[in-house]
Amino acid sequence: MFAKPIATLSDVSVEHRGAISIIRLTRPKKRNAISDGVMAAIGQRFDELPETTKAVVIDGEGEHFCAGLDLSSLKEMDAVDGVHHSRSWHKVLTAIEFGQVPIIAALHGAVVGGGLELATSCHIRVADDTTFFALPEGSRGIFVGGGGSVRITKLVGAQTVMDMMMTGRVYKAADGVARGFAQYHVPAGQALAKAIELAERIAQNAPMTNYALMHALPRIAEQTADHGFLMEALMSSVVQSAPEAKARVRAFLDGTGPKVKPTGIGN
Ligand code: 1HE
Repeated sequence: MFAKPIATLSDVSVEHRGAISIIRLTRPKKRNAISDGVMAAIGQRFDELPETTKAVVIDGEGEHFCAGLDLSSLKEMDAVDGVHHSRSWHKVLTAIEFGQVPIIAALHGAVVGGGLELATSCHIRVADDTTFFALPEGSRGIFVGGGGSVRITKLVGAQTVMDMMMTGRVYKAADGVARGFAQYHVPAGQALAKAIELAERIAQNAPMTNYALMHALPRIAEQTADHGFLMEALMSSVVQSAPEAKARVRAFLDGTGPKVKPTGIGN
């Protein structure tokens, strides 16, 4: 029987730096493989974020971001346990994807299996040059269970996921970024610094803009155009009516707000 896991908080640390928090997988000896306790700890770390946190960076200690599911947990699992286990991942990863704050994943080394499922629950991914993306489920005789068939497929398409799981194809950083696994590609060792830079920038946005991007945009993208246009009209009205939005627009019109420059943070 799949029992409610106890969070192993020693495997997932949290550090608060002003408006951002850094949540780090700290199980490098096991390549940050995700046991039931680790997944529960990820959930708890996000649940316990202070209200002052406006964006989160998620990172992995050691040479790899995350080796995916802790395969030792599969040994004793029957089919019913498997359903509850998979649903426990869905619960945590959906809670963080549709949570309170944007999440930026700082990727390096292995981003495989459940590690890729975790990364694709985040809103922005920064991959350094050591990063590689893979779905070794096929070679282990299993199937994605942490939301990957939904999230990874939406990101890169069913044909790419099928190829990766059937053949064990591995995408190195440059090819992976070109495929859409991450929005940013930086030199080796620079993913965390870039993710922090982005998180600090995102934390300065009006909260309702970030809220709309996290909660409305992905749902609009799944609606018919007709429904999406209506939802967009409603959401944009709510966002622009916030006093903070009015102040920001006024600042631009007064000449004190920032201009768009050809060399933005993304370059
Ligand atoms: C692990 C795991 C793991 C490492 N579960 N223990 N994921 C995989 O199929 C990936 C499996 N891992 C690897 O392919 C490699 O470990 C890596 C490429 C990630 C890293 O290689 P390397 O040479 O740096 O490390 P290593 O020597 O292979 O591993 C170090 C230790 O971590 C070793 O344990 P030790 O006790 O012998 O020191 C490994 O057994 C252990 N380790 N990865 C358990 N994943 C919700 S469904 C999601 C489905 C999936 O995620 S399937 C994909 C699972």
